[in-house]
Formats: sequence, structure tokens, C-alpha cells
Amino acid sequence: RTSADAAGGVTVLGLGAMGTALARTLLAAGHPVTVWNRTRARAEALAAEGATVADTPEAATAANPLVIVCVLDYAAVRQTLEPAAAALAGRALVNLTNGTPAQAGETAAWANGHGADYLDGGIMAIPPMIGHPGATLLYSGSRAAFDTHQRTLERFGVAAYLDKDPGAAPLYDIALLSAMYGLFGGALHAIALVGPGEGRATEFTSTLLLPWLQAMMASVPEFARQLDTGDFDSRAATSNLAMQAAAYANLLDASETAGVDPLLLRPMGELLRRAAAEGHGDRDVPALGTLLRTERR
Ligand code: FVH
Repeated sequence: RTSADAAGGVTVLGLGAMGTALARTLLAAGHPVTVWNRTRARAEALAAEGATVADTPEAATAANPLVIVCVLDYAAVRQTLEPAAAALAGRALVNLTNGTPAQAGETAAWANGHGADYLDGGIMAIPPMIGHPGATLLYSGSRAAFDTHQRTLERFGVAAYLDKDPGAAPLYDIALLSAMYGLFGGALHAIALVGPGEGRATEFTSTLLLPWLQAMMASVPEFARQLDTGDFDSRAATSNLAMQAAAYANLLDASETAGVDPLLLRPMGELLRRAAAEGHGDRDVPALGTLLRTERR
């Protein structure tokens, strides 16, 4: 790792909630920051905090050796970067836009074709967390770009380099977001069942829901161990899947009766029924994981 970039100049393309948080964090750490945003007013707001506003993505890209892009999606990435392609040669391009591994691979090939070192990234944080404990950003792609700019990237939070395959960071990002949405969906369904209002949701959440989720979370490392080893020992099952499939029907029935749409719950019920039908009824929850992968790596 070099220290050459300790307070080096950085370009930030895209100043939505996240891009603004990234640029502010760099400014606060003393980096010269050049910004560009499709809607210029958002960039002007940062000028008051010391950023230099570029008129075009190309001018912004040409300004610094490290260029960070964080916009809505990869279509917006291309719309932003294509006019700047001529300025990319010799720069490190770090794309923190949410996307798929395939999109990351295509963008890496495109950026490399224009002479840039490409790093893809997944931000495991919301904007107020940037620059504070608890924020982790995943990176994959050019190891050289990561090593050169690691200290700058650490301004945002823990900087974890995963692999030279640019698709690795978006894959892990999407895996973590999948777990988050499962958790959020389950919590929202539970609160809807209790019937929010008059403080019921707040009381239910603090006294019962959070302790329950924390207790159940303790099972997840064992899921991972069994999936890693393939050791689904039925004799060790404490909550067999046939029993769970039978009980799960009550969740759907009671939700409908309570006027709560069970759309978030149905897929797990289908998986439990399938597991029982395919002979996994005497196994425990981790065996469900074997039914999810439609093709092996
Ligand atoms: N905010 C969050 O909680 C999450 C945390 C994890 C990472 N995500 C991803 O970060 C990307 C940016 O998200 P954001 O929160 O900054 O999003 P917005 O505040 O909605 O800002 C969107 C920016 O994208 C620009 N933009 C949209 N379309 C285009 C386009 N065709 N060409 C150029 N720029 C475009 C938009 O510009 P403007 O509307 O101000 O002109 C904003 O700068 C995202 O991938 C998250 O999934 C955030």
C-alpha cells in the first residue's frame, strides 16, 4: 500500500444521497474534490463546502487520478462515462453504483478498453454511515487500483478487497442485501400482524421482536457450517422440515384472516413443502439451502 494518495485529489461523479456523502467525507478529510452531477444544483451545494464543480463528466474525470462514480444504475454509469471515455486513460475508476456481477464485468472490460484501472464496489452502508464506524465497502477488480488508493477508500469505512473478478463485490453486495430484505420483510409482516398504532408496533418490537430475531440469528452460523460441509445430519435436527411445513400453513391462514397479505411469506412455505415432498422432511432448516441453487458452480 502506498501513502501517495493520503490526501490526493478525487473526482466524484453523481451527487445523489450517496455521492454527496462520499464527496463530503473526502472534503472533510482534506482531499481536493472535483464533482459533477447531471443536475448541476446538487454540485453547486457542494461548492460551498470546498468542492470544485466541473462542467462535464470529461472535465471532472480529467481532473484527478482517482474517479469515483455513484449514480442510480449501470445505465446511468454508461450515460455519465461515455462522454468522458477519452479522459479515462491512466486513471483508477471506482464504480460504487449498485449492479449485477455481469454488469460489473462488462463495465470493467469497457473501462479497461479505454485505459482505466477498474474497481467495482458495493457499499454496505446508508449515506449517514459513510465515514463512520459500521460502514463497510466491498471492492473487486484491479488490485493495483485498490492498493494505490486504499487509504482514500478507507475514508468511507472499512475497505474490503475481495477478488480480481470485478463481479465479486456486486455478488457479495447482493447476497447481503438479500439477507437484509428477508429480515426487513419478515419484520414488517410481523408488525402488520400485530396491528401497528397506539404504540403497539414499538412495544412489540422492543420487547419481543428484536430479542426473538437475535435469538434466531444465532442459528445462522450453523446453517453455514452444514452448507459448507454437506453434513445435514437428520439425527441432530431439532426442528424438522415436515413439522415446519405443517406449522407454516398457519402463518398464511392467520395472516389472511387478520387482513395481512401473506405475499412475503408464501415463497418460504413453497420451499418447505418442496423440501418435505423431496424427502428432506427429517432434516433441519439448512437443508433448504440445497434446494435454492439451480446450478452448481
Ligand atoms: N442510499 C442508500 O441507502 C444506498 C446505500 C448503498 C448503495 N446505494 C447505491 O448507491 C447508488 C446511488 O444511490 P443514491 O442514494 O445516491 O441515489 P439517489 O439519491 O436517488 O441519486 C441518484 C443519482 O444518480 C444520478 N442519475 C440518475 N440517472 C442518471 C443518468 N441517466 N445520468 C446521470 N446521472 C444519473 C442522479 O442525478 P440527478 O437526478 O441528481 O441529476 C443522482 O446523482 C445507487 O446505485 C444505489 O443503489 C445507495
